[in-house]
Amino acid sequence: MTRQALNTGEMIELNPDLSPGCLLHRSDVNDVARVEDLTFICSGKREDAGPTNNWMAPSEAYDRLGRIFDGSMKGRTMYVIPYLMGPEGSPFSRVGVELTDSLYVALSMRIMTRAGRVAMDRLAVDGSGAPGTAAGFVRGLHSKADLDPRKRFICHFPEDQAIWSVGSGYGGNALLGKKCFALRIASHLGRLEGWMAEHMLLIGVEAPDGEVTYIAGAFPSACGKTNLAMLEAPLSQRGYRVWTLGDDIVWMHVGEDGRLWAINPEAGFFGVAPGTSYRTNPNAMRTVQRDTIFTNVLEAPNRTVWWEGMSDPPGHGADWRGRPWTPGNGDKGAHPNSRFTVPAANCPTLSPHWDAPMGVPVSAILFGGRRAKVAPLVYESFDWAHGVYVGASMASETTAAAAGQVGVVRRDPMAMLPFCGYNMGDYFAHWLEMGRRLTRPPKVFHVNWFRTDDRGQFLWPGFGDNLRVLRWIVDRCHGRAGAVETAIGFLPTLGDIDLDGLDLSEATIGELLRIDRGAWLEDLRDQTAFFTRFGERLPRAILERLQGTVARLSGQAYHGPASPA
Ligand code: GTP
Ligand code: SPV
Ligand code: MN
Repeated sequence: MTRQALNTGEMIELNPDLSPGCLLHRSDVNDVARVEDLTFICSGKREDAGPTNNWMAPSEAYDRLGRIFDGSMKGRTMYVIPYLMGPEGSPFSRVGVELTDSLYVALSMRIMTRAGRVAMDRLAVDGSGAPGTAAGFVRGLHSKADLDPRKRFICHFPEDQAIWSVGSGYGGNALLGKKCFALRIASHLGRLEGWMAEHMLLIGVEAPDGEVTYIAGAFPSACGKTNLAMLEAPLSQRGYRVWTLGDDIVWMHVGEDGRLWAINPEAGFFGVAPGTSYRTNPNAMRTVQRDTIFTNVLEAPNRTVWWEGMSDPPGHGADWRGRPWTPGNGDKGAHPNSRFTVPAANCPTLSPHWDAPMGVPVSAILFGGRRAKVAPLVYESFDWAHGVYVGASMASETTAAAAGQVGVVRRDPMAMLPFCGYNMGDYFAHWLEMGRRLTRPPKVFHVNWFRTDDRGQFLWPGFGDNLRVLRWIVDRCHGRAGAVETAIGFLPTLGDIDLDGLDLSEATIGELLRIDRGAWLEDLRDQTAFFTRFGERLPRAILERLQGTVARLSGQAYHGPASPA
């Protein structure tokens, strides 16, 4: 298949000496990101898709898309991809089958999922049951058709366990195991069956004494999951290390021990290229040295790849569209949403437990977004229900991962706004219900690596130094770290985070941990407007936690972190 892709020009072979097994793909210039406007949840009832999803009646969707699919694969090869989401032998894993006319999709699915024999074997063991049973499989139909954005639709039929995607060959639009199955369809299944499908990274943080604490984290697209998942500790943090288990999606179940156990349903990483460098994410750089498909990056003269933020630019090259490029010619060499697709097995920090059939026990859940203002570096929620409110009230600036304007703050509950396959009011209720079943629930935190000063510069160094914040979180989980109670949750005081070796002024730290009451109260008004959209489907607990925050913030003059005692 790779040879075929090289023959058709769908893939370009990179330098076999410098980048063994690596390929470059250029997508259509009108097809470079997920398309949220063209993504639909096709539940029988409109209310079941909820106010945050586009909805189309199933009969209309089958009809409209059916007409676009009709004849679209004529003269093309159709690939049949049976694939397993989740570790082999895990009771939580699920089978999907994707039909596609894209060789790029077929080659990518082979990296991102456990495709082929293991999925067939699983179906044989379970008996190829009907959709809607654990033994069934999710049916995915995909065609590039003619890549016309006006004939592009990504439709999900949660009640049929089916996905129809037409008119795009890119990422989450076309690799149906990822967002379409593992998040939108799986979130619906999880609600019915009592588990969770979340847009989260999964890591183990190891302390110098060997203790490993597992953390899952939901950040919106292009907000730092892959980077945190592969974090390399800075020199001053010797003895600590982060184990990678997943960088985008987790499925979580209540264990017999009352803890929340997580698996990564994927088998590879589809990571953002721009900004990835040996300084920011050395483990990602090591991961993509071989067997990687690069999409929409710059092709450098020696048939290697380059993207903005990687290193000094090459003297010239072919940009993501294949046009001649020189530094400073005004165009980006790589598209801002250019990506690498690579097997998880390539990652040098991959946890030995990453494919454990039962997963790993989660001690902390992080929510985080890209917020230039308002959200402090880190805070801890008061309890599970408050944590659900913190996740539900998340907001983040939009990124290049989805078509549309970049940098606009929008509410993005649990980083699932584009990925929840049902009514988000019911989704909040499901989170609360999960908490009732957990006798040892994870602690819930909110982080923000992206706070800026008045000139737009990031205040926090981020990347490897995020370990300092993880250490406070781990210590809070084990009852070892201090905090101060504020209106929004528990915040570390100046002495609680190890800042050794960092060149940060006390004023900067103060700003990073400052709660701007006015800005918060304004944000709470926006939250209120957002939550009102769910009407009767919004759980009371969410509204109560919101009102509690308003009351505490209006009554209490809290302006900054306490100084160390
Ligand atoms: P998706 O794959 O779209 O879900 O994205 P993601 O959440 O995995 O985001 P990723 O880790 O790929 O980061 C996206 C961009 O944010 C990259 O350009 C990173 O370099 C940048 N980034 C990640 N972490 C940090 C951080 O701690 N600080 C700063 N300033 N930038 C970061
Ligand atoms: C995201 O947008 O959150 C991604 C990339 O992980 S895509 O697979 O295109 O959805
Ligand atoms: Mn993602």
